[in-house]
Amino acid sequence: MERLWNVAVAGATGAVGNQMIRCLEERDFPVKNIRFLASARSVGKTLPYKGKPVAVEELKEDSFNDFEIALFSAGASTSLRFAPLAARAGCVVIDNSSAFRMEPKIPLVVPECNPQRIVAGPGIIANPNCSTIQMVVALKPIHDQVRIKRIIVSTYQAVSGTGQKAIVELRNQIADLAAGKEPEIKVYPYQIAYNCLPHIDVFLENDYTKEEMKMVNETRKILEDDTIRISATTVRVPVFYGHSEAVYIETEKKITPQEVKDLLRTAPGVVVMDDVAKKVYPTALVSEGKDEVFVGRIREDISHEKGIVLWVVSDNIRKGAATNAVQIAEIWTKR
Ligand code: NAP
Ligand code: 3JM
Repeated sequence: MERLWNVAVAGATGAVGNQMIRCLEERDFPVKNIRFLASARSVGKTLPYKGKPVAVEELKEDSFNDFEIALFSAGASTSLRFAPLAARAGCVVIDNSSAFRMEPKIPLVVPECNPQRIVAGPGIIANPNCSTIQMVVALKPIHDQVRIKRIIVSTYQAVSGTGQKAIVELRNQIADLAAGKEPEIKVYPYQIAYNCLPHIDVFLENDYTKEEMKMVNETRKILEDDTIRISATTVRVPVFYGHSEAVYIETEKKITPQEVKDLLRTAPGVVVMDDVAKKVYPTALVSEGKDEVFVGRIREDISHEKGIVLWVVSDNIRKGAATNAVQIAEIWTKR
């Protein structure tokens, strides 16, 4: 008989937590008991699991006793405090925050790229940043074939990446502007409706943002190649779900756009949508609610003979966070 597991979801009331619960249901994860954890503010709420209400409990130090799997999406400071406790209580912790990603001893996993990093037993496994996940799923097969030397990426990121409050802010700003009212600005430094903000997470000393440097450092760790030169510009756009990325790569060996298409057509987790004569290319709306990484606009770069340009789109809350975490948990249960 299949083994069943006690699964705790920390951050269950959030945008990512909610999708993690939906993923566990949809994929029929072998759950024995499920526990939903959030802040004290959420005590008294219930959330459905497979049609039945489950009470939300306050995340506490003893929340993980008798649990084997803990999925975390409650912010980096909450992970820093509670994930080591959960691991010590015997859980495998799959952490969605940036807190542990660059710790050398902590695996940073995208199942399509480096499933071998998932090891048996308790401990922390880090889930990468949403923008990194979709990019490496598309680039890993190319890197394996012709080695990528350089990446220049610009992102167009949905507000859901900032959480529930940002989804509400975009919706309210659109409604306020339509009603001729002054929009309220709380979550972002400027109005996000009908705007683009080249600013995600905090600015660092090198004038890049932390989000941009996550893409640089996490990509190198997942592809296990510190020699790849990477530069990112990450931009928040008024889209609810789905991050889009314009990705430029320079490879060591030349590869043609047709060869890239052929490679990606059989790559795990990738859907090629590329027929410009018929206006076929992926968009954020097409990716919404799906688990794949969609790739189109694959073409030779006109400024470099070993350059290729791609357009990469995925649902940031699904493959970019929840689905990737649940996929890691599925593989872990088989170790
Ligand atoms: P969100 O919608 O704001 O939800 C935050 C969740 O964390 C809520 O369930 C909240 O509970 C809980 N929480 C906040 N402070 C807490 C505390 N002190 N103790 C216990 N629970 C607490 O945010 P989100 O978009 O779901 O993102 C959550 C986190 O996931 C982010 O901060 C980030 O680290 C990570 N994330 C990762 C990716 C990725 O790329 N892999 C993408 C997006 C987010 P209440 O409802 O009770 O406040
Ligand atoms: C995506 O608590 C925090 O500062 C979390 C901020 C955050 C992160 C992060 O750094 O963990 C919000 C949205 C991420 C992420 O995936 O890196």
